[in-house]
Amino acid sequence: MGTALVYHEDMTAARLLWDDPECEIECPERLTIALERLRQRGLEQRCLRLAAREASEEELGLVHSPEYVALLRGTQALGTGELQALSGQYDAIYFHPSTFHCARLAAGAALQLVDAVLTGAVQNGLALVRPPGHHSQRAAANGFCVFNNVAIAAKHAKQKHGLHRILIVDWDIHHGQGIQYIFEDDPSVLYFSWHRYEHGRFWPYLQESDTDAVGQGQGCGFTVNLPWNQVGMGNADYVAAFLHVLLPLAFEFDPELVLVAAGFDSAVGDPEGQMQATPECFAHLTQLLQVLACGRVCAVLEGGYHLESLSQSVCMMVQALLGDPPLPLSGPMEPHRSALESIQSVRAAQAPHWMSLQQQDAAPVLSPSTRSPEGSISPLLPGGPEFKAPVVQTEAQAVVALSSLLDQLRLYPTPPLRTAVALTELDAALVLPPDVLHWERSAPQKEMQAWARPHEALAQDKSFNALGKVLYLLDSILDGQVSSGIAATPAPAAAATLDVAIQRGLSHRAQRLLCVAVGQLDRPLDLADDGRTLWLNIRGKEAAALSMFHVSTPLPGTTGGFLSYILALVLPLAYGFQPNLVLVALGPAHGLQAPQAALLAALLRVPAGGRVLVLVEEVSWAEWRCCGVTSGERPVTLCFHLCPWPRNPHPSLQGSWSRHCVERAPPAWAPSPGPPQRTCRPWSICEGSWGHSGKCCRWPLLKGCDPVTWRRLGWTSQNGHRDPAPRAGVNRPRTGRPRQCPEAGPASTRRPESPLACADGRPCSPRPGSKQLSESLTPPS
Ligand code: Q9C
Ligand code: ZN
Repeated sequence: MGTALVYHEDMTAARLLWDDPECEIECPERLTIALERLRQRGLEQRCLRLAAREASEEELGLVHSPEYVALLRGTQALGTGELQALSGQYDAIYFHPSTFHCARLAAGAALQLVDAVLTGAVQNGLALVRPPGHHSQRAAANGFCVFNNVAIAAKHAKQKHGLHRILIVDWDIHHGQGIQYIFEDDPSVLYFSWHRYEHGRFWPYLQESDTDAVGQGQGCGFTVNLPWNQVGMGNADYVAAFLHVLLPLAFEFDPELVLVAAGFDSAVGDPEGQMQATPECFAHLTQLLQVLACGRVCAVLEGGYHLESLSQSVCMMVQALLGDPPLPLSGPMEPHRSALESIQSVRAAQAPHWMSLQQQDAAPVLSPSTRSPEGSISPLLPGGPEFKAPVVQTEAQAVVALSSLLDQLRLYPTPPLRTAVALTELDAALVLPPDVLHWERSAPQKEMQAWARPHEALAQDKSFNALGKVLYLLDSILDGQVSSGIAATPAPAAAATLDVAIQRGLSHRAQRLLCVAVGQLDRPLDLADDGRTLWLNIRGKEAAALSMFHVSTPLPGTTGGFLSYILALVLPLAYGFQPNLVLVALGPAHGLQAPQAALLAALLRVPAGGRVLVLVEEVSWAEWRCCGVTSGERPVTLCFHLCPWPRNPHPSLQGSWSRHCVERAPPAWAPSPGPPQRTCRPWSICEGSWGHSGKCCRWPLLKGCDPVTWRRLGWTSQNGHRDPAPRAGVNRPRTGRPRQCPEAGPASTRRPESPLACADGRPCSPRPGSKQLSESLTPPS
């Protein structure tokens, strides 16, 4: 199960034959340079290379009218003058005699990729194509797009493979209005797009790109638009959008396939997007998506016009598809105020359709950034990220980001071994895939004795031997020899082993260690509260923040659902803390089902750059093994199957959804040890709406928790906390487009069934009934 790379050299043939500054950026070098970089990095060689085929006219007909296809066929014989005249009939389009051939190859490449993934030949893949597709419509070319590659692939997946739920993630910086129109009344395709919008003042200047366009009829709630109203959005904004909008809905939708309209004009340096996300961010976004649909992710290139930024972003995405751990995200992990407003706005607009977004009344709805709730222009407050000079130094930013990326690549070479599994006893029945090592090595006796001496529980041979493997595995992760590991410990020694592992990690190379302790595991008493360790205990009777770096919460079942817990609290914490090692410890009475624990570990791998060590109790090992060990280059799962993941929706998902709120911290493994530097910035979005206690300010990551979570954590400010009423009018209907969807119930109740089986042969469906759903998501208490 590998990664496919679909390409054909012929797609470099189409080019602009006359002067047109708007269109000249869509050039053949976009493909040649991206491919060259993939080769230089040795990434192309690791993929299954597939030569693109042409889509048939019948396949094009899944989306386009016969007349439009015939018109395009005719362009092959036109002269330059005629091509230019025809191009002028469309917005931002140029035709070339080779356009029809290229566009058929582009659509065919997407189809081939979907076939390769859905037949199980590969786990995931990328189609490197041009012309792009997401602006093209049933009978119209638009925005450099001729045939709608991703839409055709989605229709094909439904028709030829019988799929019932397809998620399209469009991270191109332009709104893929073509995809939106094609599926706006179709509940089997969930379309998510973020795009530069600037309150409608950016191309393609459409009202239906705003948050209140949610789909029509049966498709109501299955179109999700996240407009960026300012340029300069970056890593923190994109990650926040995933954690607080896309992933909650995606888990609830439970796709069988994820298609990515992978435009990289959303990356730093792009002249169209004027955004600041660095190429590494696309590795993070990719791996966050890989926990969905059993990892079936098909990416198809859309835009991306800064050749170097595009190429590096493509490399990052392919590396993530191959399962390599992502590089840490650079730059301040603090979302822009304007981004948080957009996120709030789309959450409010989608709340009627998604259980995971309900209880919106608990969260304030923000007014547009330049207006006060009363509608008058509010004075601009200096200091926030939104007050950066409007002139974006696009090229200068790109140079800095791309050279720092090259440094990062040298600093973090991919570990030779992806996953190691350390057992207390050899289990003959356990067959590990080729890239998972059965860990036998152990730390030197002398060293171990020193570590074990203070702990009675480690006196026993069995516990002592297990500790040896854990410590050696830990060192190997920190030394970059192994990416992630799983180690079993005899149950009575769990707490002591964790204690030693923390101390060992801190004394070895971990400058910041995140410990996620599930079950009855107490924070080691002598653990310094110096910001180097963030202790998150999932077990407590009540939620409490005993200190900045000591957080205890009840089992997720009582804090709004396990998924919301991970997405709204654990991952924002991890992204803010930027740990260089994560220890996940499943202690006595941890109460997590294996898929839940696997999901926790898989998602934590992303902010942790892969460096996750999971400590499980010996007794629970059998259960983990049942979860299935996968083979090949299957990414992110720490070798545990994420599929079948217990299905959504679940009533406990309600509430606890929040904005992402993160911290400015030095990059992981920064040269000087010590806690992250915290900048205490008066963050106006927090004032008067969300808890504004000192903790909120010093630990800005957690400002994003909604008031309910805040109160549960005991962090709500004493002075003047209030939850403003949702502001009427944000989700206002506009004239000219129907905004009422009276027939639509909650999205998930209308979710069709799936015929697909997971990689290990167990069916992804039929869906359990809602009662079973509740049970499967709520850990037994
Ligand atoms: N300065 C794709 O990225 N020009 N198409 C907009 C605004 C059209 C972009 C002009 C951009 C089309 C696939
Ligand atoms: Zn674009």
